[in-house]
Amino acid sequence: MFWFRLPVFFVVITAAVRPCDSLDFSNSTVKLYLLGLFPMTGSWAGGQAVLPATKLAVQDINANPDILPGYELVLIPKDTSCDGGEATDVMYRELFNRSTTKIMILGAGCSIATEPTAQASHHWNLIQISYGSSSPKLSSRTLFPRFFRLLSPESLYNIAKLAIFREFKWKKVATLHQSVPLFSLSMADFHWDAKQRGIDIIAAESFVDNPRAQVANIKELGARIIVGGFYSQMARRVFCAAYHQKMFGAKYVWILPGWFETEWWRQQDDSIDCSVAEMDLATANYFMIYLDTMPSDTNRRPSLSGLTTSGFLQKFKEIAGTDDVESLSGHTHMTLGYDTVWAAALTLHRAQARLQELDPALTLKDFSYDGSTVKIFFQILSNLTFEGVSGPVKFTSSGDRLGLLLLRQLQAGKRVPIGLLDPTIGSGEDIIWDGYQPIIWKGGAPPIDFIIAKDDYRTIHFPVFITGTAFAVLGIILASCFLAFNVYFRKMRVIKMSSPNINNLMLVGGMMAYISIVLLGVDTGIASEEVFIGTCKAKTWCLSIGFSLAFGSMFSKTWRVHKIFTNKTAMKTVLKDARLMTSVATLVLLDVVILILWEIFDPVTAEKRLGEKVFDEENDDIVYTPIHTMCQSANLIYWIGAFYVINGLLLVFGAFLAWETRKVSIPALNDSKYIGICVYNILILSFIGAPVSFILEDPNIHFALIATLIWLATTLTLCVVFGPKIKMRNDIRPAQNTMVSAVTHDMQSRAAVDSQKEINLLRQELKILRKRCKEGSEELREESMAACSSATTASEAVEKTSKLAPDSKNDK
Ligand code: ABU
Repeated sequence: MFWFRLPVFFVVITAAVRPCDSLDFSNSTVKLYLLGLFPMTGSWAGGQAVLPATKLAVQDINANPDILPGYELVLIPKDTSCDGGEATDVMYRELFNRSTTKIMILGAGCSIATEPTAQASHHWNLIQISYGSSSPKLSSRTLFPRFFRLLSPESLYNIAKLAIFREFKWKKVATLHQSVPLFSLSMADFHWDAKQRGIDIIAAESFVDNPRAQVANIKELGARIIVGGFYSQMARRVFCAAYHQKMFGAKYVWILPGWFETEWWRQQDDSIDCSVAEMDLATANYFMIYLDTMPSDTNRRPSLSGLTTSGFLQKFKEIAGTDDVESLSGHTHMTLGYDTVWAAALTLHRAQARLQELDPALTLKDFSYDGSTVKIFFQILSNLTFEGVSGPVKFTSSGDRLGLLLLRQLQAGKRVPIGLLDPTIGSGEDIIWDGYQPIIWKGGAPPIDFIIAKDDYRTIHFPVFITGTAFAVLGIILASCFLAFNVYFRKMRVIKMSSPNINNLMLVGGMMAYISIVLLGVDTGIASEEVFIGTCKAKTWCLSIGFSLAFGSMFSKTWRVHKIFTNKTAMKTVLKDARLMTSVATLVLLDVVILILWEIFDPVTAEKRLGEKVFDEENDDIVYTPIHTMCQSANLIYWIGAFYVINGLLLVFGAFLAWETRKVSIPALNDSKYIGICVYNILILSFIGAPVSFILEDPNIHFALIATLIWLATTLTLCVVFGPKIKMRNDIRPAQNTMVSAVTHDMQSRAAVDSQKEINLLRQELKILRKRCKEGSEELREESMAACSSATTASEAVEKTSKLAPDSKNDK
């Protein structure tokens, strides 16, 4: 880029300097040297257009007998490369070069070069006037006491931006700027001004040299109106990123500075991966705001130089040696460059009289970086008003120029004026649209400023809830049937031997698990938040206590069997139902203690969890935020973990007991193999359910899955435990019933079979009890005797029953 522009610089420099040197002035003319700082390369190479314009002004002034008669302005142009260090270096070299006294400094163009030079130049008692620097920082009189500029600070365009927002009722905007003082400061001003007017800045992004992430974030936040502040090189990167993010077209509005080079987006740039066609698409119809530096010839007052805008353009083309003015970087500033020299010349011209009034009287020729002369220059420049080629020139107290703000839009690749704003008229916020081109809206109308955000409360669908509830009710009915069976046949030996009281507890536990399914389905879709929190807690209570009741009961029975059949001192420790119930109650108590501690120290609340935003399939102006209200507490994971640990240990203990008692062959007494199946079921279902329940977002799937797992675990457990008992009851009909009802031969036969089975069962029982009696140690003789007495009773029962059995002889 630099090598490409270097020849242009030499051509322009030569063209600028040669006419001045070649003028033949008489010996009486005094040369007044103006140091000109121009960016010929770099982020903004505005010197390409401004230098020829400056040269033209020098030429015109020198040729004008009414301005500075007897003096000749001489321009000393220096390239700053749009760089602060380079600019400072060239300025110091020139100021320390005492062969020529510089009476003023023009420039520099880039703010980054102007700031350090203007901060130093006043120490030489020099006035510095810039034709191009836009940084708001340069408005500081403390930092830049002798600085003036022919344009407004970038922040002045905020007025126009806010006027546009008001016009199109845009209330939400995003900003994106390059991290350099020029844009950081103007954007900070914009944020302040926007907030004062109730505009919501939904994203304020900045970048150094890669804006991809920031552009993506702006899209993510849903902004549609984007105010940009960056040099054109970075603008290419921004728009390439915007292209990839599809942030262009009818739904997006980009508002940028209006002083970029023509077709800046089409320039060869290896730092972007977008074709020219893609950049055309991305930049189409963007808006730009800048000073109206080329007022139309109609309705304008003649400039002091006598040039109209078109007259100036004509002369500029001649001196620049090109008809394609817009191809020069900085062409939007060429009239500013021209008027800058006129401002300097007029100041010097008017200062002559004031210098004469001094004691001793001075002339411009006497200037030697003295303070008294520069004070006069400063006062004159501060009050200077003239009609420049770029429009009326007048400085504010901070040395800025207030000008007309021209709004333009890129239409078919051309910057088309669409409106004008004069900050000095009325409120200064009214855009004049009449007489300008209409705005092109890709969608036929101004886009909305923000995607319409809608909350999408994700709740369990009623049919899903009803289905879950129906299954839970079926489960409760099933458990009730088992309970009725248990109560009704509690006296029957097989049922009695299976500990009906403990079984009943197990069924109550199962019912609580079924109830927890119903509670799990109650969410904010059908209940208030308070009720939801209540059901959250109730669900946990039901499930944890239900589990302890069901599995605690099941394992306690096995514990008793274990005690009887695997412990040599079993007879001493025959466990009564009350003892088993106490152990189950202990488990439940442990649950209750944890639940109460949870409630006290970390109560469950309803937390709204936001999901990934989803655009409406038919209208991408609408975005839905899924909201899922969940039961939450700060240490939920630990509380649930505590239950997992306790219940896990319970399952391990149950599995151990089942394994230990696997050889006990009294089906009515021993549930070992069923326990194994139940533990296996529970483990499998828990291993599936626990992690999946944490991952699933959709409340319907979540409910369906968890409810299914609870239902399956409970139903399988109850059926596995109670199914065989029903079968046994059906296989073994009670003897007394048999006697009463044995009125037909067929029934008598069946009774005989049933009795025979019961005899076999009792014989097994007797065999084991006798074995235990024999094994009993001496010191336990007493207890063993009691057991033996039981065995004797059992023996009698066998005999008794065998007598009832018509076919008992063969089984003796
Ligand atoms: N008006 C062109 C801005 C360049 C700069 O201030 O750096």
